Amino acid sequence: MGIALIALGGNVGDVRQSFPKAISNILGMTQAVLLARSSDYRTPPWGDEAQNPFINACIAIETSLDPHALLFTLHKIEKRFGRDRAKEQRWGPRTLDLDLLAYDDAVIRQPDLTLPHPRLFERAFVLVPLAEIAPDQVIAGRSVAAALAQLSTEGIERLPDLH
Ligand code: A4P
Ligand code: MG
Repeated sequence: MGIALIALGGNVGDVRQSFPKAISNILGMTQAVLLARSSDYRTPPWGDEAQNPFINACIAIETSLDPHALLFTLHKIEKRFGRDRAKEQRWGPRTLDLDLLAYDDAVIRQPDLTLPHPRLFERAFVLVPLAEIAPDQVIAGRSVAAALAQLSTEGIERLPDLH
C-alpha cells in the first residue's frame, strides 16, 4: 500500500460537478481509500493566461497500485471525462487533469512518470489545496507550507462546499 497525493484541475465544462465523480472513479479503479480531500479553489490560469480560470483541488489516497499503474488509471479516468490529449495544447484548456504529485517517498525520473511532480513547487494552484490537507508533508526536502510561502497566491479563491 502507498500514499499518493493527486491534484485535480479543469476549466472546461462543469468542473465542480466532475470532481466528486472523478474522485469516486479514482477510488473505485485504484482500490484506494480516501484519506483527505481539499476544498475546491478557483485559480487564475497559469502558463497560458488567455483562457478561463481553473478549478483545482487535491486529494490524498491510500492505494494498492504502484505509481505507474496509478498514473495509467488516472489517464483512463481523464479520458472518460472527455479529455482528448491529441487535440489540446500544453497548459491549455482541459476538462479534467489528474496529476500525480507524490507517492510515498518515491523518486522517479522517467518522461512518462516523474515523481515528485517536477512543477509542483512553481504552482500555487497545486500548493494552496495541498497545504489545506497536508501542510507538514515534506516533499523533496521541503514542507508544503514552506514551499507555498514562496509563491504568490493572488487571485486564488476557496469556494464554498457544494451541497
Ligand atoms: N507525467 C510525468 N510525470 C507525471 C506526473 N507525476 N503526473 C507525464 C502526471 N503526469 C506525469 O501530462 C503530460 C505527460 O506528463 C503525461 O504523458 C504523463 O505521462 P499532461 O497532464 O498532459 O500535462 P501537460 O498539461 O502537458 O503539462 P503539465 O506540466 O502537467 O501541465 P498541467 O498542470 O497539466 O497543465 N492553471 C491553473 N490555475 N490550474 C491548472 O490546473 N493546468 C494546466 C495544465 C495549465 N494551467 C493551469 C492548470
Ligand atoms: Mg497534467
